[in-house]
Amino acid sequence: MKRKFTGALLGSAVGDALGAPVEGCSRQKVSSVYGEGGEWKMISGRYTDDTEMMIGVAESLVANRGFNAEDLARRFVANYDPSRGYGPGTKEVLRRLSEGESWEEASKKVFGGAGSYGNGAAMRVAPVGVFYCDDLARLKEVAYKSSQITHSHELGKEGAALQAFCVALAVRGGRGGGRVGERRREREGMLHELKGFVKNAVFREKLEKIELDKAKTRDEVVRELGNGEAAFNSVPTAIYSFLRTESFKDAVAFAVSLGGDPDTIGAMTGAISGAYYGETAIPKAWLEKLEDGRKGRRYIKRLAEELYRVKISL
Ligand code: R7I
Ligand code: MG
Ligand code: MG
Repeated sequence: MKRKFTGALLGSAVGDALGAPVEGCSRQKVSSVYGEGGEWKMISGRYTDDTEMMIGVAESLVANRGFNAEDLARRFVANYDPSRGYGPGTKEVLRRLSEGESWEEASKKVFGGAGSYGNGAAMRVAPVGVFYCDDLARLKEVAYKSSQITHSHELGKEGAALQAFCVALAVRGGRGGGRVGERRREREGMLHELKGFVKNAVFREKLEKIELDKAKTRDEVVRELGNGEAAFNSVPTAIYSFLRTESFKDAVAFAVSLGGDPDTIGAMTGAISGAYYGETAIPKAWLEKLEDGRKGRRYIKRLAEELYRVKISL
């Protein structure tokens, strides 16, 4: 169980760092950078906003032994490093928060008052998924509230809740051993539960397009599920990347290979896959290349272990 917590958080950071150098690139450009199939070498190991915000979520859950919106909003502001590549909506919300606007109101002002449906709330939600893996109602509530701080659009919140739920299913799954038929049935079961969880029509339609008995081409995946910065064009894609593969490495490489928003689709796929396969399934070479400064690889691992300790102490 502890290895699933560390796997989810480190997996998210590794996926982010692997996708970061090719963010905004086409599928073709990604394959010219990393090569087709085979072994991928991580290029820089520097993570982006996805991981910086995920760290804030985990720090806040640990410090408060659970969710505290005001504290989380403060941590997002305190951790903010503009060189990590934040989205424009989130930047504006963080500025508003730093000027004293309340966490409930600041996010409602962006995009002409619509609020953001970007994937910024889903990309950072892994700690919520592992921490509330056995309490669905609370998981959903906390996913929504943690989104509200920066993403108040219904679709931004729904994306975060779906991603958190998938991470929770991954924590609970993957224990039945390695028979192909069993693994297959487990994935069908997960997809079924995900469909049951989502009430929103936009996400529902996307999940309906996922077929586990047919391998889609990358072009089909991009066309049908998306590879962009909107939550509905990336969360289902991350879930699919996990469901169609059989290892952490293949899942994250597939997610990144789609291009578009690969740091974020990589981070979300990495979180689900890390929670499912556990930390030991993350390729050593990727982990070792992940940055290890003040809030780097070892810090993230310790944070995940603390989160686990708080969880079992409750
Ligand atoms: O969601 P957010 O934090 O961005 C996350 C992305 C990830 O790829 C990170 O790696 C980082 O690079 O940025 O930032 P937002 O600016 O809230 O949303 C991302 C994008 O989604 C915006 O730049 C818009 O293009 C789009 N978007 C919207 N467009 C119109 N109307 C989000 N919400 C809206 C909207 O309501
Ligand atoms: Mg990013
Ligand atoms: Mg991104």
